[in-house]
Amino acid sequence: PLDTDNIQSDILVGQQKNKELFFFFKVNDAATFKAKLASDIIPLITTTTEVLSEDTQPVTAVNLAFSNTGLVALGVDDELGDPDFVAGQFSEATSVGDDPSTWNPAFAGTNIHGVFLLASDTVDNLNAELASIQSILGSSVTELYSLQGAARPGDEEGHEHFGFMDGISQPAITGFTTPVHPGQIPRLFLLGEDGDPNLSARPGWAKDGAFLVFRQLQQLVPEFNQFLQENAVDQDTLTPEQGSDLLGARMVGRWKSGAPVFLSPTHDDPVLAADPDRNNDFTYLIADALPDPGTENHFNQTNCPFGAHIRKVHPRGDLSDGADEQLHFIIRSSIPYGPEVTSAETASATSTIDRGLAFVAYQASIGNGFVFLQNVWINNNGFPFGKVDPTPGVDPIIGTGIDALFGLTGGPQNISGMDPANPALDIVRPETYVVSRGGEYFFSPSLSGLDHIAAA
Ligand code: N7H
Repeated sequence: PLDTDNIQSDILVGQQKNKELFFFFKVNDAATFKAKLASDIIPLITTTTEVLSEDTQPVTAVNLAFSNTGLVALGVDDELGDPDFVAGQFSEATSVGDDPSTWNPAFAGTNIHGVFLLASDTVDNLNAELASIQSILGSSVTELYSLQGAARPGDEEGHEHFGFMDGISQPAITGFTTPVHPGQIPRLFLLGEDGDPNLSARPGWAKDGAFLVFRQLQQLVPEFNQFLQENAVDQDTLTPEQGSDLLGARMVGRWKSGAPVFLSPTHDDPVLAADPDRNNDFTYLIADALPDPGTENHFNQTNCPFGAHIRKVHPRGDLSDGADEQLHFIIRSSIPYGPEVTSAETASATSTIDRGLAFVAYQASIGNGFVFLQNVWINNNGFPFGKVDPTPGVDPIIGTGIDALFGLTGGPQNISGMDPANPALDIVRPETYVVSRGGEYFFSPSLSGLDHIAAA
């Protein structure tokens, strides 16, 4: 069994709170910082065991992760065996599909040394916890940036800003997740455990940590909604509103409730969406409906476009080798940030306030996880490969079409398979509605790993 007393809480369980503050800092005085880390900060760090029961959950959960520059500044110069982590996210901006000019200056470079993730029920609690951390650390750290995340209000709780339920499909954790629901495939996402792709390269203290990819992803919500309105699909049989809803659902691969379009292609189904034994119980293989078994017609996009967001990032059954698919799993622990859309923004179909997703993903290899997903699947208009349509398009939700390696600079994208009445039709998406404001790669150590860092 996993040593859940030694693993930070956000990795396997998530922070489970409606408010989360990300506090990005730089270390000014390594010796003082490490002394305070050992004496006062490590005791504040929330473990997996603590969040498993409501009785032991702290008022405010505290997690802590370091960038590569941060570890070096603290005198920890072991190779962790992950080249993307060492390079930092900014140096990879264009290769993961970003336009660096949209990056928040705080992330542009390798200045950030670490991040505290604080989670609680109220912003007041977060601010109180932050104040106490800052008084412990004093001038040994400087704040470089912070981002306040919050669940959306009322019925939108759990939904991201475009309106879709998030957090439905999460891989199970081997030996930890119970019960494992149908459609969940267990894996381990921790360094030094089974399934670590670079096991022999890891220093001992890295065991039971994981790489944390942070991204501030701005969402242009009124612009996205206008696009859905103007491109409503299946206009022969659906009302304009139904056609817009169907287009949005096919872009994501799930309806706003979370029901997969593959299982419920014509209408939303909130009961299906809420049933954990059914809402992930599918692959994209349609073996029965085959005119010509054994060929690429094995797969069609009547129920779900080849390029739908959730199919791009988790092509259930689309690859010939299932092990390949699992290699690229990530654990997501994101939260929305920014206020609700105002009536003035809706009326003008123009975002004037920054809102989006504070994206957090954990994995044992950034190259197999986040970077691979961005490069090889999300921003590759040929993926999934070998379909009747050779260019399913970039990911309609987050694909930008930017790829420095292939000289691709973004701009309008063709997204295909959106209209079930005419799957071959390409719709032009004039701009991306998810704009990266940048981020960083971090390592979230185990508690004993934090002890090691404090003693370095
Ligand atoms: Fe995605 N969205 O609202 O459209 N995502 N995502 N994502 N995402 C998922 O299954 C969204 C982003 C994954 O196992 C759902 O929990 C938005 C990045 C993966 O079937 C919805 C943004 C990356 C899954 C969204 C965004 C991923 C997934 C369905 C940015 C990786 C699980 C709910 C603003 C690099 C797929 C659910 C599976 C699901 C949305 C970003 C990956 C609704 C708005 C950057 C692996």
